[in-house]
Amino acid sequence: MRIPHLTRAVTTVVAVVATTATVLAAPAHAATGGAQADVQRQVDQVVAGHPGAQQTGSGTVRFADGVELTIPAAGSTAGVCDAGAYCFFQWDDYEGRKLTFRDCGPTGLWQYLTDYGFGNYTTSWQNYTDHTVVVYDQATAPPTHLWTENPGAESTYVGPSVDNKADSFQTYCG
Ligand SMILES: [Ca+2]
Repeated sequence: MRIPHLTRAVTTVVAVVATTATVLAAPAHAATGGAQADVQRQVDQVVAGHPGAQQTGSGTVRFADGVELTIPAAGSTAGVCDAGAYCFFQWDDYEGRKLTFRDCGPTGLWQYLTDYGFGNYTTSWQNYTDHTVVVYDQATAPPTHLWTENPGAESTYVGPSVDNKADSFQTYCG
């Protein structure tokens, strides 16, 4: 009858030691852990708000239709657009969040940045495809043409008159 009691006591001591070790180790990783936790919090928000969206890595989300969102940690970047893709960036010089597309249509495929939380959000872009991307502001009827992304082109800053206005675009296969 005494043995089970002893076992329980030993288990409790081990648990207390393990908890103490975790608490002592925490400060060494606080800075990195905080930045990663912030990115994860943002990823969780995006996934929760978009049915079918899945986290595919640290700071990356793939929506149900295959469009990809990259959320960089504070002080780092999402990286340049992949070859064969075209991307919209939150800030100038390809910084902040990155939204990656690949598809097109022979007569112009309409897609909406607002479907991915990216309406009124784009400040720079890269088009590493053979497609032509025509970008619009949906605040007006009909939509106002903002800029055109030629194949292989990019822009570090769309300019003050069209910054943070893009809502939709039409992609013509190249
Ligand atoms: Ca707009």
